Amino acid sequence: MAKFTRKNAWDNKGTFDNPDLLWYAKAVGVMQSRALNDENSWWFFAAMHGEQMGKPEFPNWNTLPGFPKVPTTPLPNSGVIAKYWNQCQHQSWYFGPWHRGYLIALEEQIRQAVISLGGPQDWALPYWNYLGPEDQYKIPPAFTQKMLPDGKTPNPLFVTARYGPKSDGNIYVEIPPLSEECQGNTIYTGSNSATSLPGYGGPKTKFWHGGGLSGNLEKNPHNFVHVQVGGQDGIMSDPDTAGLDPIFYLHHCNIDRMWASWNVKNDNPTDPMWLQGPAAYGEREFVMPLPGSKEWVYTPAEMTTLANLDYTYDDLAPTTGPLLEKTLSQRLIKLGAEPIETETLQEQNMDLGSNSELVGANAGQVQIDGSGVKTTVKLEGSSWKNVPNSLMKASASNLPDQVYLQLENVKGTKDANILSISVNHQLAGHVSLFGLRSASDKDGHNGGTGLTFILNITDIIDNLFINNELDVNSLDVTILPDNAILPNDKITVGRVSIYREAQQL
Ligand SMILES: [Cu+2]
Repeated sequence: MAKFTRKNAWDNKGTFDNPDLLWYAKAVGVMQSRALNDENSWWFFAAMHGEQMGKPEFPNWNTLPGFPKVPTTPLPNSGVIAKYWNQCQHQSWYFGPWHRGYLIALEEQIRQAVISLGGPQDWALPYWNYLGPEDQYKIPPAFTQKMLPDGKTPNPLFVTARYGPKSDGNIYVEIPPLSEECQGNTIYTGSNSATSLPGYGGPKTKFWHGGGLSGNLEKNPHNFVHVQVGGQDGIMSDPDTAGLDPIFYLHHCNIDRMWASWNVKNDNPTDPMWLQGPAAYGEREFVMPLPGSKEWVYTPAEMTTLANLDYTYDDLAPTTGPLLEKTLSQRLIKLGAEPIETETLQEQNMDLGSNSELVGANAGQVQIDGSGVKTTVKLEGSSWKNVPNSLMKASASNLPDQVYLQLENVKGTKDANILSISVNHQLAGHVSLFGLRSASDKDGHNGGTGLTFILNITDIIDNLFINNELDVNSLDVTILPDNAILPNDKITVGRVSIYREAQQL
């Protein structure tokens, strides 16, 4: 039996009438009163996710405006820093389990502070279900009040550098691009002969502080929530400041809940390299301080199911993305074929799968400025010719190809942006640049290879084919930034490529 139940932050309209939020606010205040080098402090916890103390500009903690006043001294000793700080796992199959342990440790710190203030012994971290009905796409109002209900104590849940999707101080998320489509995935981490593929939970990596491809849960909604809540130079928009914002933990609590809900129907990896964590590769282990500076080392194996942990959620009802059988049937009808019988499609994913093959690429690196960029992908060889062939012959026993667009090695200095990508003037989708700066940093953990994104453009290819507009030689790809790009903040895309994947029953 779980001892603690995590509930919806929007209970009692997300105000301080929700006791989970009122006690959270007071306890965050307790943790914020502790020094940076205290392992039980708010600042130490944020630094365990990520920090940049030495940069001249944002995201250096010294440059953050307003409330709260974030300390950058006194530093812990270098051994403590090397052990605990900059641990967060992004663009990795450890994304889920590392953050689960991080939340457990923070929740334990907050609960002890709640109890010390005379609050409930069974306090649990609430979650922000931004994809829920009605007003839940907005940040719970308790986070936007400058004062606690007593009218004189500054509200520790309020943050100045939290600007929202339009960077105007209005904090909410936009649906779309946010979606829960990822919940329809069936594979945690995929693979083909050459490489590991992201799947739901992220690609196979060692200790990975960011760079490359996000898993689908991380890609959407996770990465969108970060940049939309933070906005330009907001602390949620960069992994090296995100843990400073109290909404961060309610966001990740919802991501953790989505993962647990996904596990109602789907399994986590059984690969020993996942179960044992990066320590299996001889790299850093996952470690957190528990109250009283006790050290807690954990592995993904210990995080894989809530049944082995002391908490649960008040709502784990599985939500599914679009049913793939249904989507495929609609597709076949559109292409002039009979719909498919249900159930047959095992292991189908919305992602680049195991049989994918490169069919074309643009000329090379392009730079995105404020007005966006247009580039042409040349399609070559017989493997691309298979795509129109497969569309022409589509039937329930001869499934049409899927087509994917990849933006490789996207680099830049500011995370708070979303790119809209179109193919031949049809919208293919959006990508969030959360993690871009650190993934582009040459001195960073992974040498600055940037971020990579995959979009499924099958629908667009089908439409072009049906309308007789599918140019067999090339496709035009347009990339537009949602927010302005200043001259010093240029974004580059290493290569734009197209893949096809033959489908099997
Ligand atoms: Cu995050």
